[in-house]
Amino acid sequence: MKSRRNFLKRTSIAALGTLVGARIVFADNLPKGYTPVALQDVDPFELFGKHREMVVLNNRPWNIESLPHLLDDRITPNEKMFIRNNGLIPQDIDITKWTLTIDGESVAEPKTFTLAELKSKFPQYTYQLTLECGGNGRKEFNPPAKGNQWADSAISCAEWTGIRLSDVLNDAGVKSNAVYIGYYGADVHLTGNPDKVVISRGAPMAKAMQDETLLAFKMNGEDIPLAHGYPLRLVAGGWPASVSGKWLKRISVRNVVHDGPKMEAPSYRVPCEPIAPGDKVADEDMCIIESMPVKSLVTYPKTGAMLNLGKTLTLRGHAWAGELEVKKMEYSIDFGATWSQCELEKPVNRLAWQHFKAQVSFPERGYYEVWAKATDNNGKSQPMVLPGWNPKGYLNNACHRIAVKVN
Ligand SMILES: Nc1nc2c(c(=O)[nH]1)N[C@H]1C(S)=C(S)[C@@H](COP(=O)(O)O)O[C@H]1N2
Ligand SMILES: [Mo]
Repeated sequence: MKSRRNFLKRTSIAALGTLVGARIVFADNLPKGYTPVALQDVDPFELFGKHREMVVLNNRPWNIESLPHLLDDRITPNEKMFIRNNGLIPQDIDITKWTLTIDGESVAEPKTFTLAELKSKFPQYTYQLTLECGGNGRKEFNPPAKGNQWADSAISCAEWTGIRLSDVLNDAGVKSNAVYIGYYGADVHLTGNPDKVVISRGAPMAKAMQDETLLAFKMNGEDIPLAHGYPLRLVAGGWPASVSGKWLKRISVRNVVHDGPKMEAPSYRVPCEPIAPGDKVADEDMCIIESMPVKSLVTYPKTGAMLNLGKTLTLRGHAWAGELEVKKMEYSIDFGATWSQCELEKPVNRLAWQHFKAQVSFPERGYYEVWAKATDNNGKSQPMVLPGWNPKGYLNNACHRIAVKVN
C-alpha cells in the first residue's frame, strides 16, 4: 500500500512537471495536494466569458456574483449572469451521447430520451424566467450565516428555450400517487467521488407541471453556456434557483417529498415560525422554501452616483415576486419616510422580472439614499431593513438602497 502511494505521488509530480513545462526542482518539498501557482492561474472571466467587474466568491466550487449596475439589461446576458455551483462543472460533454432518464416510484415506466429525441419530439417554448439564489443577500445577516456571502446580485432573468417538463412526464406516464420530482445532474462532487451526488433537489408536482417549467437547451437563443448547465437544464422560475438543476441527466418522479442531497434540513429551508437572531432551530421546525419573496433591484444609476442640483435622475431597475406579480413599485429619498410611485411594466410572461423607472428630483445639495420597494399582488411589500434572521441566511428581500450625492 505504502509503495503504491509513493509511486502515485511520484508519477503525479512528474505529470505536474510536464504541465508547468519544466522539472520541478524541489518537488520533494511540495506540500501534499498543493497546486503549483503556475497551474492555479486560470482567469475565470475568460474561462466563463464573464464581465471583468463580476465578483468571484469562491473558485472551488466556482461561485461568481454580479453587481446591481451590471444587471441593467432587460434580459440578462451570459456575461453578467451569476454562477452558483455546489460541485465541479462536468467536463468532456458529448451531446451525441447525452440522455435524460425519467424514473422513480411514481413513473408508469422508466424512460430514457436522447437529447435529439427531446428536441424533435416535443413542442418548444421560450420564456423569460427569473432565477434567484435562495441565499442572495446572505451577506447582510447577523449573526453571519455560513455559505457564499452573496450581496444582492445572485439574480438573473434570461430567456430560456426548451420543452415543457410536463410534456415529458406525461409521455413517460405519471402515477396518481406522485408527490414530487427530484433532479440529478452530471456535476462532480468536490471530493471527486463519482458515487457522491452533489445536489439533488426538486419541486412538488404542481410546480413541475406548470407551463413555464422547462427542460431548457437554449439560453438567450444560444446553447446554454457550460457553467449554466449545458446541454440541458431544468428551469423553474420564481423558486429558489437551486430547484433549477443544471447538467440534467435524470428526473425521478417520487411518491414522497424528494429526499436527495440538499433537500434535507437545514438546506434551502427556513424556520417555519420566525425566530430571534442566532437562535437554534430543530430540523423538524424548518420548512422548504417554495416561491421566492417580492424583491427589486436598482440597476441604474450605480451606487455613488453624483448629480448637479436641479437635474433629475432617471432611476431604473427590475422587480420580481416569485410565483406572484409585482403590482406596485415605489422609491424613497428620505430613508423610507415617504414614498413615490415608479412606472412599472407588466411581465413579458409569468415568472419574468418586471422593469421599473422613475424621474427623481432632489430638494437641495447633499447626501441621499434612494431606496426601492416592490409590493406583490397579495399586498406584501419588501421590508425596509432585514427580514427574519434564519440559520442559513436565506430570503433576504430587504429594500435595495443606493447612495446619491447632489452637488
Ligand atoms: N447540477 C446542479 N444544478 C444546480 C446547482 C448545482 O450545484 N449543481 N446549483 C443550484 C443553485 S444553488 C443555483 S442558485 C443555481 C444557479 O444557477 P446559475 O449558476 O446558472 O446562475 O443552479 C442550481 N442548479
Ligand atoms: Mo442557490
